[in-house]
Amino acid sequence: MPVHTRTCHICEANCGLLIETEGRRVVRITGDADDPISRGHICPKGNAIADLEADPDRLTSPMKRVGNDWVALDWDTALAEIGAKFAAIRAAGGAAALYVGNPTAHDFALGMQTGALKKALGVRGVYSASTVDQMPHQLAQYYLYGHNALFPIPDIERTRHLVILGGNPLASNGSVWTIPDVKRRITEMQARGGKLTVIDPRRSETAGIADAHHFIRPGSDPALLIALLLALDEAGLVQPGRLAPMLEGWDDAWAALRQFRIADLARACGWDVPAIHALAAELGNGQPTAIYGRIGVSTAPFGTLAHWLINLLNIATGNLDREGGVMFSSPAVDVAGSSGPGSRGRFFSRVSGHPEVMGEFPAVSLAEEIATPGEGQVKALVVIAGNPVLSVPDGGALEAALDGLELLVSVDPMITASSRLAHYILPPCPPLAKDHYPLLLAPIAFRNFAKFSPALWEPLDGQKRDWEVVAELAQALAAAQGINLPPPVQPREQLDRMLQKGGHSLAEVMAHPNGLDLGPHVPRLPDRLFTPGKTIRCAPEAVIADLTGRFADWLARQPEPGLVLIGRRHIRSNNSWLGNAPRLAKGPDKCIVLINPADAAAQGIGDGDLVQISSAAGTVAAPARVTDEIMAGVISLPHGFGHGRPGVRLSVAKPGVSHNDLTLRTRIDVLSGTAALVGTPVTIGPAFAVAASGTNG
Ligand SMILES: Nc1nc2c(c(=O)[nH]1)N[C@H]1C(S)=C(S)[C@@H](COP(=O)(O)OP(=O)(O)OC[C@H]3O[C@@H](n4cnc5c(=O)[nH]c(N)nc54)[C@H](O)[C@@H]3O)O[C@H]1N2
Ligand SMILES: Nc1nc2c(c(=O)[nH]1)N[C@H]1C(S)=C(S)[C@@H](COP(=O)(O)OP(=O)(O)OC[C@H]3O[C@@H](n4cnc5c(=O)[nH]c(N)nc54)[C@H](O)[C@@H]3O)O[C@H]1N2
Ligand code: SF4
Ligand SMILES: [Mo]
Repeated sequence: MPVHTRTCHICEANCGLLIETEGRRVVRITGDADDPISRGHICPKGNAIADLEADPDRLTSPMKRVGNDWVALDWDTALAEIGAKFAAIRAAGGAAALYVGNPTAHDFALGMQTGALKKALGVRGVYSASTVDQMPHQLAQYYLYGHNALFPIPDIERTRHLVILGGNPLASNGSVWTIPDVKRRITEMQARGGKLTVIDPRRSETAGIADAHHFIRPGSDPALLIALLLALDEAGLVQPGRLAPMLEGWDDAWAALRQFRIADLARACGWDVPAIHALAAELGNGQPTAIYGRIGVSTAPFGTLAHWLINLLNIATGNLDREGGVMFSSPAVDVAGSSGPGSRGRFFSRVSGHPEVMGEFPAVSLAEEIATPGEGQVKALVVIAGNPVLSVPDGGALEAALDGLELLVSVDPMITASSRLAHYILPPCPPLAKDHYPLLLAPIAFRNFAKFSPALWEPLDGQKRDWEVVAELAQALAAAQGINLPPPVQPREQLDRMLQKGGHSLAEVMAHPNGLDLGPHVPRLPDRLFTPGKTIRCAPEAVIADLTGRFADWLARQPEPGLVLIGRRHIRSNNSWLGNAPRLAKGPDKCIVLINPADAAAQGIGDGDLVQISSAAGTVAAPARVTDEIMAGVISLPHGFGHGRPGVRLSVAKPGVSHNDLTLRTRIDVLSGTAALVGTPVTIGPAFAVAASGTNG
């Protein structure tokens, strides 16, 4: 039986897989021990690719919604109808919008077509999962290094101390940090004498193998980070070393930071002052140290501030661009070098005047753009590989807005909480009929590598790959409006050109089917900087204004009383879209709320009880696990559930409830437009009424 080498497309880890097939059937999936990056690692989701290929709920042809029923159409009819409806909406003055979901980042060929679709839709700012995710990283990098795609990556193979804030790579397998086999790499680091420190309101799986874990009040990381910088300064441990001549605005940044007092900051984040000095002394001890922050600090009210501060800490301790610190990659395709540096505020959203950030509007503002009448009101929406009803705050409001659209087209294989509201669903073929190249992920890997995985087979008759669906949709929309689009980008040819620009070629990469190891990261500054004078701009005006304005106001109100909600991920999940895989659905319920014993006792809640959770956006009910792994004053509920909404066709997935029926559209990181998913104010109580009315899905 043939065995195919492949890269797993599900998460950012990019594990090498060996896929044994018989005909078009997947017989077995194992980790590829010869993959230079993943060394044979595989998680349960990698095996679930077999389920994705064979899912009986997967759509196999375009679908049109007629009332509550779905009718299958052929592609030509579907695209012609969509084109005609869209042209009529545009002729009547209606505007369009585009929402691009997370799986797009894992399909290089699809990503190459969105430009044409934007043109055909006539949209300037797009909506995407980025503003419920990593946009604060990008904005901080744009300000500091002059390019939004210059991500500093922890050099885990050489570090002595890895500090993780708001990330749980043992569950997520790493994010904005492609690091397959992360658990073993952490234990290898520890075996070399290295240390892992985790800062998280929950004693996460990663905290469970850490040498030190500290709780932190959700949303308060900037307070801790400023306090650490001030403590370093007090101890005379600020030593940027060879970075010093590159630093612009360094003194201005310090002047702004010195307005704050460690004692006030400590109170806000719930740390003792001595603990802050102790950690600062460790960070400043001159050893190679990598400070890394992820979604728990990005999707927070001061997400951009937090990432600016994390970068400053790496700079202040001399760990930016240093072996064993955080480093910039040298990928085979230089995504940063072949795209614009980024932008903020070139244009603004219609209803709330949000500035575009990297050409995007906040996902939280999509609902109001659809629901608010007036010139420019969004009447037509295309969603590519997204499930915004479950992934964007206040899903209830968004769902109501989507329901009012004149045209909603969803490019999705499944009938989900979002696509069930579409007028047309355009389903792509299953994943193994698509080529794979980690275009956006290789640049954030812990080590440089390239790997191309050709499709195992052609799509079945009547099915299309994502990139073809989107390219043809763009052409149909353009043709119906009399707009001339150039012919679609051919992904393999385009990829080859991009590889050649970096001195490689597709043929060279394909000659290494298990992957081409391009070595560890090397120091790249100052050359790699995109700022005009090759400086690191340490005191961006907008960030300093946020610090001395909004943050200072927040600090004056701390500590705030009350219970707040955060999220988490489970190794057997991926956002909202793997729940229908039988391999992953089995086992105990995952949609469980974690409650500290003190908070549970105060509300008369016992382990296993159904708990009602309410916020200003809504109410859901989920079973409780009473545990001191979550700090007092905080509860944790995973996101990606809520499949019990009427009309969803995921017959295997456990419904659960949607975390984003509780999150608020009003809580955002103002600088980046990113949703503050962590720290939603909530109340809890026993859920008698909710259980009886069946709101639990
Ligand atoms: N409360 C809370 N909300 C969150 C988060 C959180 O931590 N807490 N995390 C946020 C993050 S980090 C992200 S990235 C977003 C994700 O938000 P989204 O990108 O909006 O949603 P996903 O849940 O990833 O759903 C992806 C959709 O793509 C479809 N799909 C899967 N594979 C393919 C494919 O190959 N082609 C196509 N066309 N479609 C496909 C799936 O069926 C599913 O409907 O959610 C965010 N929302
Ligand atoms: N198994 C699995 N893997 C995934 C996904 C998935 O859904 N399932 N999703 C993928 C996607 S799209 C992404 S973006 C990545 C995300 O990858 P990670 O960033 O590693 O995401 P999480 O596992 O949610 O870890 C976030 C951690 O932040 C903590 N936290 C919450 N609030 C705060 C806070 O205010 N401060 C601090 N310091 N910590 C806080 C949470 O308790 C949690 O442990 O994972 C990817 N990988
Ligand atoms: S860790 Fe991520 S890339 Fe690796 S097998 Fe699991 S889902 Fe796939
Ligand atoms: Mo994400």
